Amino acid sequence: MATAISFAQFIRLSKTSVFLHGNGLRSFTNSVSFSSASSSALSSPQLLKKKWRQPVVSVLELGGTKIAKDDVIRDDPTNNVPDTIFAKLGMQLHRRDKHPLGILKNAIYEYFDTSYSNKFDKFDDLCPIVSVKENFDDVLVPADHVSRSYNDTYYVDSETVLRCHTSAHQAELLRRGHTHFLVTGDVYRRDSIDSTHYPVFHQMEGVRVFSPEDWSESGIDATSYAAEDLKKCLEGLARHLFGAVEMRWVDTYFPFTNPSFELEIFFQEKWLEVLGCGVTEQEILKRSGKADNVAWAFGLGLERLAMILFDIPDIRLFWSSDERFTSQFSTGQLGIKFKPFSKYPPCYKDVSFWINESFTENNLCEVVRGIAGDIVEEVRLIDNFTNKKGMTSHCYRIAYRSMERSLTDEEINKLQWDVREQVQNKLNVVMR
Ligand code: FA5
Ligand code: MG
Repeated sequence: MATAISFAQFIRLSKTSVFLHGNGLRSFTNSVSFSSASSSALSSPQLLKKKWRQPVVSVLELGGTKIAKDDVIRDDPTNNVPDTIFAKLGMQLHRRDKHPLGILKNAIYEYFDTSYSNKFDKFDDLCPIVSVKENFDDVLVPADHVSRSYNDTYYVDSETVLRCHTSAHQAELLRRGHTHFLVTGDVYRRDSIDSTHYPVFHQMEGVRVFSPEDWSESGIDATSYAAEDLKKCLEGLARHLFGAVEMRWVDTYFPFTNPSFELEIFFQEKWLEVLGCGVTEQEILKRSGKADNVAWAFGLGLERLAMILFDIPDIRLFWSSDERFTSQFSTGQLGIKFKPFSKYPPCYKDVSFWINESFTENNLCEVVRGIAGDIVEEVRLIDNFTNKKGMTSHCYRIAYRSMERSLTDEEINKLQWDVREQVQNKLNVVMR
């Protein structure tokens, strides 16, 4: 816990500044002998051979590689992957044609295929377990960036993470010579809990590389040319998906693009950030042997777009296997509006404690999620004060609500009891 104080500071930072949270990925698809030789075989074989032994029990198949639970949840002091997260690996919601995320992915493919005559190469099966290098270093994420912290990212070991953005695949695909590509995949982040945040979600990365002849006749410089093209492309995509919709561009910062932007769409009475993008840092192109080119890149949140498109009110619903959810969607149908099948009232429970220096909200959310799973709808700080002795108290309101059934008082009281107990034991805080 030696670094816990700085994580806490980092978290405060990350909540106030607009930028990438945690991200990182390496695919280890061709690292072991039984992997398929598919287009998704991007990897660092030496590293993998060293770190990954062939699983004894094959539980999952990711990007052509079999992975056992103890390859992911390891006896390593840096490992912070809980069972609930392991359970999500390999679900690949984005590859199901009847799932809202699959329908959306296909609709975006259609837009790119039509607008760019099938020029974009598509990847949707790259392994979500990637190296720290791929996730962070290759996209120029500084050594002290908040997203690298154990508080924000799931580490398998000190050199390996569950990717926290699809940008983790950018550099390797560029090195391999791809100039137009889309990468769709599940990404993992330790994060807060509410209706638009979930520790596993899906992103689609897009990259387009330009050659000097593309911009030389335009009369504007290469960077402005790429930025204009990028915005045009994404506005076109938004229109393709939504028709008329209220949207706005916001300037932001990412370590791997400059200038950088976010696109927000007005949804449920609020501006919702749906994607980040920008003109690729020249250093990334240089390292991939494309010093004379310019490129743009974007990373969009599929759940956020799908919530708007299908009127899905809560991000947890994407994981529901309840037929009343799944049966409402069909292949290729974008226009469908989700009809809520249950409106059970939420049940609120508060928990108050004196925090210590190592306390972080992400750690609290992880504890709550570990106990209540998808029954927890939101964890929200409702009171925060520091007394004369310098002790700080936090009160969190936890909303429990199932998307699928009504909960009994007894069940909720038991959950809340367990939360109190584990918050005290695992986070070492003093209950009030
Ligand atoms: C990134 O992850 C950058 N890699 C995006 C990027 C790519 C920028 C290429 C520039 C060039 P960010 O952390 O903002 O950025 O996440 C991108 C999108 O993912 C967000 O706009 C949002 O739509 C979605 N997102 C982020 N966190 C969550 C979450 N916890 N739950 C659901 N969706 C999320
Ligand atoms: Mg963002």
